[in-house]
Amino acid sequence: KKLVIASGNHGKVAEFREYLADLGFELLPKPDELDVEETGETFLANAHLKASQVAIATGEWALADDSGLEVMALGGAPGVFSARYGSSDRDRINRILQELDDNPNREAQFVCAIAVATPDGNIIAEAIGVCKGEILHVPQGDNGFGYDPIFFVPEQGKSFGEMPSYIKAQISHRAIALNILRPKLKDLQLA
Ligand code: ITT
Repeated sequence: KKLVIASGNHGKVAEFREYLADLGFELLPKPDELDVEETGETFLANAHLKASQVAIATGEWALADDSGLEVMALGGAPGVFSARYGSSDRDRINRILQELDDNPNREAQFVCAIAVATPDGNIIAEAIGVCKGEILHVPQGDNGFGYDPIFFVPEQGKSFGEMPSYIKAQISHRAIALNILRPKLKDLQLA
């Protein structure tokens, strides 16, 4: 079965390729020219929009991810605006570090909403995953993508940027959401 990964974010796509490898889908990229406007107010609403519109445009099953970082001392920012919080990963990271300054409350969480759409755009499955951590004062490590270098996971004693991908694949917001959907994706593959 074919499944379009409805994302233009290379970091996400690489993780999905790794996390979905055992399910045996033929994973297709999102057509470059296809850009879905993220007008939703929640991660789930945006995941729905992306999955439906990419499914309809390609005529294939589609899986979309809307995700972001919520920093508690910043009132949950950047949240659904995580991709629009600056013009590069470095800018976005620096903006958060600047806004937090020396605030001792470093509490944060990554959230991931995933939606799966039929070729005619109906959402047949959705899930949300959350991973709690702390914002470092200085970026550490260059594994992963996006905000990974400033997101520290106390249980691991490491930032996402310092973790090998197989460890992030066991604990991340994306892995948690995908594990909820795994049985449905297996059914879909067998149907
Ligand atoms: P698509 O919509 O095409 O999938 P996008 O990058 O615009 O790509 P989002 O709107 O969901 O995706 O924005 C997610 C933002 O949160 C983006 O800035 C990511 O870098 C960041 N992000 C999400 N998951 C992350 C992770 O596992 N590690 C680091 N940063 C992450």
